[in-house]
Amino acid sequence: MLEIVETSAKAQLFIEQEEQFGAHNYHPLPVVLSKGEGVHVWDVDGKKYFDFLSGYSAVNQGHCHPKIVAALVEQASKLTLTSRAFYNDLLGGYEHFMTQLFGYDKLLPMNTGVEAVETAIKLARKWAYEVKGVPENDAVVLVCKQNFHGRTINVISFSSDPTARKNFGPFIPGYLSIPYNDLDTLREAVKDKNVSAFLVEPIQGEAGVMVPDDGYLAEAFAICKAANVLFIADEIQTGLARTGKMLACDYENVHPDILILGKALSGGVMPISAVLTNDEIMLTIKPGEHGSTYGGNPLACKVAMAAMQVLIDENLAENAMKLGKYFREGLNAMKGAHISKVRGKGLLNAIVIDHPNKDAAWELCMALRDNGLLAKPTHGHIIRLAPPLVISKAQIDDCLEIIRKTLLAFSA
Ligand code: IF1
Repeated sequence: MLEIVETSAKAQLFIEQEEQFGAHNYHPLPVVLSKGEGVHVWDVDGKKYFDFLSGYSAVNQGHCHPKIVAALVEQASKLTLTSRAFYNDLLGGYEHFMTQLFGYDKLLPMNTGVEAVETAIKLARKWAYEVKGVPENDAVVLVCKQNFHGRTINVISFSSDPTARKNFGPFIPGYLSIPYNDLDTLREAVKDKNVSAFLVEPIQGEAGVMVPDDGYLAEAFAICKAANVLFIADEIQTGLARTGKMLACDYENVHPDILILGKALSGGVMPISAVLTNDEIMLTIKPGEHGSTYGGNPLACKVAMAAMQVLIDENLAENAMKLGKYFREGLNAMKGAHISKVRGKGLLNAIVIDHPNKDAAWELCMALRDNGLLAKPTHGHIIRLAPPLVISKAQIDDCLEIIRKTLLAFSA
C-alpha cells in the first residue's frame, strides 16, 4: 500500500487559511507552491516538482519565462491600462502581428478564455442575423457533448456536465448539443437554416483529452462551409503549440472562420485571450456594442507578443510533437499496470486509470506528488499529463521513471 507523505505544518497553514477565508470552488491537491521556473515548481518547504499540469496549458513556455517576465516588468513601469476610450501605442501593432501570424483580417482582444468564447458566440449570432439572414433571436449554435468552454451562465447553458450546471439555472436558449466526433449528426443538424455556427474543441481537454478521428475537423469544416455555418475553433487549451502544431486545426489544414485563443497567449503571467476572424464577421460588432475594461490593455499586448515570440523562437510546437510521441511510447510501455488507455497529441496527453478503487487516480496523483511530479485527475479516473513545452528529452525520461516507479509501488 502506498505511504502518502503528510503535508508539512508550514504547508498546512496555507491550506487552512484558504479553507477558512476562501471559496470552496476547488479541491486542490495538497501541495502549496511558492516558486516556478521552466518545467519546475517548488513548494513552501523547498521541495521541487515537475509541473505536469502547466496551469491547464497556460504555461506552455515554462514558468516565469525570462523574456515574458522582462516584457511584463518593462511595460508595467510604463503604461498598463488606458481602457479603449483612448488609443495606445501597442494595441495596433499587436493586432497586426497576430492577424498576420494566424491569417485573419482582425482581432478582438479579451482577458479570460470564457470571455473570448462569449465574444465568438456574440459575433456568430450577429453575423447570423445581419449577414446570413436568420430571423432575430432564432440563431442556433451547435456544440458538442462533453464540451468545456468555460463557466459563465451562458456557456454552462450548453454544457452536458451536471456538476457544471446544477442549480445555476435558468439557462440561455439557442444551443443544440451533438455528439463529438460524429459527422452524420453534424451533417443533419446544419440543415436547419437557423444554425449559425458550430463551436468545437479540436481535442476535448476537460473531457479527458478526447482526440477525434483523423479527418473529423476537416470534414466538419467542409460540412459547415457547404451549409453557410461558421466553424468556430476553441483553441484555448489545444492552441499555441500544445498539440505539436501552432494550432491543433493545423493538423488538418482547417482555417476556422472564428479562432479563439487564451491561456498560453500570455505564457501564464496574466489573463489574455483573443478572437480572430475576418471583416464580414468582425465588423458586425459596431462601436459601443461589445468591450471589456482590460481588453487590449498595453501590458497584455506587450506580454502576448513576447509569449508568442518565445513559442516561435524556441520551436516549441516541434518540441511538443517530437517529445509528445516519445512520451506516449513510454506510457504505452506501462499499459497493463493500471493504465488502460494512453491518448493525446503533442504534449497534451492523458492516461486512463483502470482500478477497482474509485479514488485510485487521486491516490496515484498524491504518490506522484511525493515522487516529485504534479498532475491532477479529471473525471475521477483520467490523469492529464501536460508539462510545459520547454521540457527536454532527458526530463521526459526522468518523468517516465517517476511514473513507472509510482505505478509499480501502487500495484504492490
Ligand atoms: C476551471 C477545465 C481545462 C478551456 C477551453 C475555454 C476555457 C477553458 C477549451 C475557459 C478553461 C480551464 C478552466 C479551469 C480548469 C481548466 C480546464 F478542466 F476546466 F476544463 F483546461 F480542461 N475553453 N479551462 O479548457 O477559459 O475562462 O478559464 O480562461 O474552470 O477549473 P478561462
